[in-house]
Amino acid sequence: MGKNDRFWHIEEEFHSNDRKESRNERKLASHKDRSKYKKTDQDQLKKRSDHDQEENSEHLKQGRVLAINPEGITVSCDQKNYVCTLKGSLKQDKNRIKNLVAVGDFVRFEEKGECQGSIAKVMPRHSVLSRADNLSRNKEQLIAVNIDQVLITASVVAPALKPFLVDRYIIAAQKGHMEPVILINKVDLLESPPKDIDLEKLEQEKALFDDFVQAYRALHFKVIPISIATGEGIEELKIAMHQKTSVFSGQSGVGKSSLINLITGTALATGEVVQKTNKGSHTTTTTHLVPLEEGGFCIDTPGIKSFGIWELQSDEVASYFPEIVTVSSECRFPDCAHLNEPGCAVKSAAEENRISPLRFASYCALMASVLEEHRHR
Ligand SMILES: Nc1nc2c(ncn2[C@@H]2O[C@H](COP(=O)(O)OP(=O)(O)OP(=O)(O)O)[C@@H](O)[C@H]2O)c(=O)[nH]1
Ligand SMILES: [Mg+2]
Ligand SMILES: [Zn+2]
Repeated sequence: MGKNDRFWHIEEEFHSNDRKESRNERKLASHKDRSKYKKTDQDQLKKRSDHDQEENSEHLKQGRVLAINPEGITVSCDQKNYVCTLKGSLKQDKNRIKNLVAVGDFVRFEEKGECQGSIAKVMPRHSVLSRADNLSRNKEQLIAVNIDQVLITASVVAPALKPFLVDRYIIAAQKGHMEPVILINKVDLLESPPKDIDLEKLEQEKALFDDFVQAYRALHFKVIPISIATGEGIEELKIAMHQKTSVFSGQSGVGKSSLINLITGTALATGEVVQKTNKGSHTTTTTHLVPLEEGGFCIDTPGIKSFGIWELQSDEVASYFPEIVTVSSECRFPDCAHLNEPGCAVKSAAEENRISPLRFASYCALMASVLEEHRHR
């Protein structure tokens, strides 16, 4: 079980007593129960306090946490930003769960004066992005939650395209319950390469790029070739980000910061103004959720690193390569690992291009490093 999964379970426990559901159950029960007027005073009292809570919760506003900083929790609601605190009843749980409220949380809050509020309820989370701190697993911190998709950013030529790395990010995203979207930046370099590049290398990179786009699209991944230099693919990227919450991720130097600046440009500037007017502090240390002009949100920093292979079991690897699972039923041995076994149908399929040799190479490299890692434990 991956780290994100562990967090997921804790969160689910924490939020399992959904008030609305139990309210509906109570309503149903009392509807059937004709003797409800004979209930004891205790019950009457309980009912009244439940009723009060319901009254309150109907006055609550719904919003999204954009940032958490010393001056408060910034919650966006109806195009306005509220600076919120946590209600006392929520704070009591602080020791049980480290990040009680995280950037990206959907919350219900009570409006208190001009653009201020008090958070009463944190809604269940559908995905959790936590800091990859493998030295101290228990000190894990949430970066952001409720992220829909990881924009896996790669580039061609400089740095060169590495399908194996992309596959690691794909698995990391899927393990964290987020949709992978693949961006291949700097495609301008395929046409106007840097002067120092070997022409044979350039031809290889072009062929790799073509194979990659074809193979990954055939597996129904969204692949968007992009160039910040020429503007190619930027419109398609904006459409892919529409109404979604996205995080960029990828190797150093591929252009993540450039893309984030391009996409969030004006919105980011606005966000900073709001912060300064709230209080004097200019330090922005934490991650922000930046509302996009066209709808949707984007995290203002690349927040996800590909996970370490120690979090993956060898028998788990194949499950992230569905095309390999499909073919594996034809292998001679039912427990074939598709590495060097005789009669391996997967290996033949890769040799005959029926499954992508790029993907098969990723699988083999990943298996090798997982097995190596487990041997050293
Ligand atoms: N030719 C070309 N260069 C680009 C393109 N996009 C970004 N670059 C350049 O690539 C370099 C790295 O871009 P960054 O945005 O800093 O990359 P990053 O992914 O944020 O890198 P890290 O912060 O180290 O992880 C910069 O010099 C950019 O100008 C592009 O589409 N074409
Ligand atoms: Mg950067
Ligand atoms: Zn096999």
